Amino acid sequence: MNYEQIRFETADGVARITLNRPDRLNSFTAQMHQELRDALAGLAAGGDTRVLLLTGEGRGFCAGQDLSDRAVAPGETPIDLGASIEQNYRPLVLALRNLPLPVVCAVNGVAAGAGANIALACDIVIAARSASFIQAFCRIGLVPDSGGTFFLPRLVGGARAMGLALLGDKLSAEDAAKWGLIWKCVDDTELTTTVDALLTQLAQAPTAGLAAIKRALYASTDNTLEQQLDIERDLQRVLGNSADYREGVAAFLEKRPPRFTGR
Ligand code: T3D
Repeated sequence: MNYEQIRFETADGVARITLNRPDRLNSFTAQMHQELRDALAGLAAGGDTRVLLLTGEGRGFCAGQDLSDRAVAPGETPIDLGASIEQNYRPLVLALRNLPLPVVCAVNGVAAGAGANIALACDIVIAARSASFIQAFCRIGLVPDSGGTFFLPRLVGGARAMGLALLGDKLSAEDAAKWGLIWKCVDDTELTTTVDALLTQLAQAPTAGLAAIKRALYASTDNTLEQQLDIERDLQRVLGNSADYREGVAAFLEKRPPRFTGR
């Protein structure tokens, strides 16, 4: 498939997806969703990729749904937004969450509406200091989607989630990091080097182990302690047979850096 609204590059175990409609602040269209689905399905099918980066081209990360075809004249039937969520946003959130490798999101500028929540669906979110997060949905009479009502209260607590969702205020990257919404905020000039270093680190990490960590932590949001202890036991049993575990222990005992293969 030829991509026109995203860029998709892979090298040295790192896949990079760049949302690429900068003149519209990388807002989502049906075509962009289709291209994202195709790229993510390829990664989910396996291969050499050990970490994924999601970022945006230009001055914005993503302004959510492209609203240019959403205007409804009086008497016209509106677009079925439920169908749009079902076909586009739901699969995108689940594809990112379920990918068996770490997903890093570099928020290079404003992240609004579904753009903000797609960032939150990623595993590690790093934002440039000039970036911001806006739950813009309330400004147009909608509910936070793309997992917003799930992620927000879990990441920042009920009071802050409610304020962000009901008021739609711009949250600076710095405050997002202070509130625990994201992993880190860095100076704009340091975003690329910080993210590249992280990608290099993750591309050399024990990928199967990281995928298991991701699975266990996400499962914990709805589980009891007993259920988590079961999951940890089961994952540890599998990982204890992995090549990377053997290599990790051998490297420790031989006092040398490990050479993980991801398996
Ligand atoms: O519909 C469904 O399928 C259901 C799912 C919905 C999910 C959603 O995401 S709903 C929420 C949609 N998003 C928004 O409501 C955000 C709209 N955008 C903004 O509020 C502002 O653009 C920002 C706060 C994000 C950034 O403001 P600013 O001042 O930095 O930039 P700007 O001038 O507003 O935008 C630059 C250009 O991008 C501008 O075009 P122009 O004037 O240069 O020709 C603007 O119209 C365009 N743009 C920005 N966001 C969108 C957009 N065009 C279409 N759709 C957008 N969402």
